[in-house]
Amino acid sequence: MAIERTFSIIKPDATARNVTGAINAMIEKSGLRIVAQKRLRMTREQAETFYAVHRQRPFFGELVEFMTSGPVVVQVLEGDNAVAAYRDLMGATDPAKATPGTIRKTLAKSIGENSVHGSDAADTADKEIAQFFSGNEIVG
Ligand code: FUP
Repeated sequence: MAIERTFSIIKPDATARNVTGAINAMIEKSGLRIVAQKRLRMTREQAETFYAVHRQRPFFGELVEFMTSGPVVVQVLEGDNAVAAYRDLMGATDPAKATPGTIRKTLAKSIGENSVHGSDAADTADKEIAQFFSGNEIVG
């Protein structure tokens, strides 16, 4: 198994409901380590850059509004096959379709306000991590 890093966001619906700690407990229980973490309010520019791949999708405007609507917690997670492991832990994009025991099934409200983001591939993870963290902020 390869030790890998992935990028995570605890989204505004989750920080609003005060479940940052509950999500972190699920992350740590799964065996992933939180090796960097900070709470911030995304600017519109940061959110548009982060979700640039979705710019042409009909939900892009709402997605940017939502991601800038309140605080988020950005994180770097480390562990065996961290990218796939965290996507398994998050569950399907639509919480209604997510497997029981996943973060989204347990805590998320809707496909738009789905509590967490996780990178979809190792190269995406590298780019996403670099958008929010400098090297000396990540301590494994
Ligand atoms: P995921 O990788 O599971 O976070 O899902 P996507 O990359 O497909 O979508 C990114 C975000 O866009 C989702 F977390 C929420 C938002 N979205 C919608 O609001 N509506 C949709 O139909 C699909 C995605």
